[in-house]
Amino acid sequence: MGWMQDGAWHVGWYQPDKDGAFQRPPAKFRGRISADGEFRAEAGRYHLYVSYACPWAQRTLITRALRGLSDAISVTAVDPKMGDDGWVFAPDEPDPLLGAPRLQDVYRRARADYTGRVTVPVLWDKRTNTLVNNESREIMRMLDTELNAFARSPRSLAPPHLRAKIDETLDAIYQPINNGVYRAGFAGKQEAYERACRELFAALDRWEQVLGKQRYMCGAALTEADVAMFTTLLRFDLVYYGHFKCNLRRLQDYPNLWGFVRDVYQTDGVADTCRFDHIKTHYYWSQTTVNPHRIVPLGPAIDFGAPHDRQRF
Ligand SMILES: N[C@@H](CCC(=O)N[C@@H](CS)C(=O)NCC(=O)O)C(=O)O
Repeated sequence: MGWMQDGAWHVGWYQPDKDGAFQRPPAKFRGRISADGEFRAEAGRYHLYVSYACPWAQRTLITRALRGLSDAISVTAVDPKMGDDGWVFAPDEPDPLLGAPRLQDVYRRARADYTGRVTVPVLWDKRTNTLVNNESREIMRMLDTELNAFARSPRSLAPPHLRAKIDETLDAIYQPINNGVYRAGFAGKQEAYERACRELFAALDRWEQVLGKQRYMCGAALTEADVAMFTTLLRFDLVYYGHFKCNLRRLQDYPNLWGFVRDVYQTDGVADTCRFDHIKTHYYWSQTTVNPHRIVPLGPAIDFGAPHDRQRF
């Protein structure tokens, strides 16, 4: 784990702020694919660097799968073990574009004097050999809307009539839930942990009610908001409950949230993006400030394939 300062790599972990709170720095590459701009919408031009362990990266993998964009966008997954060099490529899945040994080399190729974190997902432009965007929410939206012409599935995850509601939902779940588990897990002081943990469970309690009345986060259709909720909840009992101390309740103690996760998991194309070995290995092995002996637990065994009955809505 580390970060780059003027193109040079520094080993080190996130430092909490003076109150012990985890602060996630904003992503630095915010380019956009569009019909007529610098990054034209074209099939075969873009590549995703992802980690199967990462909930933010999995958002982009699910969008690619559900929209039928696998022929239009290529993908490489990094090794789940993130040590002193940050994300690296495994021998069995080398970087096919630049032959880079580490993801930091990919960032350096895009900007030699880059300062910031080296995160996944990365949307890479093969034509100009540069990094377009490293913010998952923006990548999800670009794949869905700007590459729509190349999508084999016609069902948008951000249809115009629902977009305001989707954006409002993505905003609402980001701080308490998606980032909330990290705020609890990476807190440096008791108060900061408790605040994050209480906000997280208060938000889960609210969404448990909502998902008792409708199938998906924004109503009857599966959207980006479901993708974003799903990738956090998928990891909940596997890692956040134990490793990040989000343990007031298990996900499986929430009948509607648990049914929702099984429902999305069983949607065509989604299970292929779920690698439980990568998820557990990444968090428990890599995050040595939280788990210094790198011991990866054997359990829990969770049956994501169990029937869910959410078609009733
Ligand atoms: N805002 C980014 C966050 C991405 C992110 O933090 N990814 C994690 C993996 S789950 C990462 O690559 N961390 C490495 C680091 O922070 O150094 C997004 O949503 O795309």
